[in-house]
Amino acid sequence: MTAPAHARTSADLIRAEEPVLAHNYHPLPVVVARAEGAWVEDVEGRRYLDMLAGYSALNFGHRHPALIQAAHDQLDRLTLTSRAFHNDRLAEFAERLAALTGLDMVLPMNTGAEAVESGIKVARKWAYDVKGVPEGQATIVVAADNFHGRTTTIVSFSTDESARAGFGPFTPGFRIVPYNDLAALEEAVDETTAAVLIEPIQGEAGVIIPDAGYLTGVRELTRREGCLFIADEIQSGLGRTGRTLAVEHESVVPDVLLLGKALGGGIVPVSAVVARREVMGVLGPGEHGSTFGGNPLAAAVGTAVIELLETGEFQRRADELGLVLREGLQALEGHGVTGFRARGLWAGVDVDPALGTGREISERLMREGILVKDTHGSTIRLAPPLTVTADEVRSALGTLEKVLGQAG
Ligand code: IF1
Repeated sequence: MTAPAHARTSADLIRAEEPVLAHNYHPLPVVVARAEGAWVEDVEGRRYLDMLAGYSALNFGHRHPALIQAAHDQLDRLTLTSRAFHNDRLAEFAERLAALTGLDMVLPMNTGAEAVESGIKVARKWAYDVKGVPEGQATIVVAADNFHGRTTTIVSFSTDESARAGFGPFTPGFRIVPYNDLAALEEAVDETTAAVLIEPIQGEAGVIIPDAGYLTGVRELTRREGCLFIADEIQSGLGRTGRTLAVEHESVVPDVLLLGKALGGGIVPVSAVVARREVMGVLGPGEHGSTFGGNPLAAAVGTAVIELLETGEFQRRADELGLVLREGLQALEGHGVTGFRARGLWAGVDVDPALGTGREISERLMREGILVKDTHGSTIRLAPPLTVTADEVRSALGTLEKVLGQAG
C-alpha cells in the first residue's frame, strides 16, 4: 500500500524513488515540499537557504509574486494553442525579449538543450544559404569542458566522458578547441565554419571566467572570418552575473544568443534563440518548430520575467551582493578554500580536497541548512536567487567556514 504523499517522511520518499525513477541523478538527501524566495522547506518542516537556485532557473527566487500572478492570470485565460494558430501573448514576449537583448528576432523553444539544438540548426542553414558553404560541410567550433545540454548531438561535442560514453554514434561537424584560447580558435575556424559556440562563463566546468578580452576577441575573430558568434547564456544570462547578459561585461553583442532556465521564472520551461534578422531569417515555415514552444503560458511568464529584468534591480543586486560574496570567499582563502572564481552572484569554490569531496562538503552544508551542488572533484558552486539578502549571503559563508573547520 502506498501511503498518501503528506503521510510519508523524507526517508520514505527517497526510498520510494529507487525502484521507479531512473538513476540518472544522485540528489542530496533532502526532499523539498515548499519554498518561497531564497528558502525551501523539506517534508519535516526543516528550512534551508537555497544557494543553487535550480542552476539559475530560480534567479528571481521561488514563487516570485509577480511571476506567480502572471502565471495565475494566464492559467485563467489560455494555456496552449500550438503554433498552428497565433496566440495573443507571443508578440509582446518576442518584442520585449528582442529589445532586452539588443537583437532582432526570437525563436521560442522550451528547454536549454532545445535552444542549443535550434541555434545549431539556424547556424548550419545560414552557412549553406548565406555564407555558401557546400551542402553537408558546415562545421561549428566549440570549447573543451563545455556544457550545453544532453541531446545526442550536444553530447557529441562534450569532452566529459560521463556525459558522452555509451551514447554514440555521434553527430559530426564539430571542432573542439581549448576555452579561453584565441589562437586555437583562429586555427580551427576556416571557410566551412558556420559558427563559434561558447558559454561566456563556463558553468559546469566550475564557473570558469575567461580572461578579459576573450569575448571581444571571439567577436572580432568571428566577424573577420565571416562566421557567427553563438553565446550560450542559458546559465550565465538574465541577471546572474550582475548584467542582463554576461557578454555585456565586454560590451559584446553575439549574432545568436541562447537563453533558458530563468526565462521560465522557475515556473515553466521556457527557452529561446534570439538572433539578428539576417540570421534568423533563414528559417521558413515547416523547417523547425515545437509543440510547446511559444505557448501562451510560457510567453506570459517569460514576459513577466523580462519585466523584472527591465527594472535593472536584479542585475544591480547581483552586482552589489557579488561583492559581499567575493569578500567572504577571499576571507576563506587559505582556510579550507584553495581558490575561487566569481562574477555577480555566481561562484565556483575549490575546497581543499583534504577536507572532503565537493559532495561531502555539500552534505555537511545541507545538514547545516544550506543547499549547494558540487561539480567536478572538490569544487562547489554557489548561485543563490538574486533576491537573497547580504545577511543571508554572509550567513551562508559563515556556515561554509564552520563546515570547512570540521575536517574530513
Ligand atoms: C543537468 C550543469 C548547471 C547549461 C548551459 C545549456 C544547458 C545547460 C550553459 C541545457 C544546463 C544544467 C542541466 C542540469 C545541470 C545543469 C548544470 F551542471 F550541468 F552545468 F546548471 F550548472 N547550456 N545546465 O548550463 O539546458 O536542457 O537542461 O534546460 O543536465 O543535470 P536544459
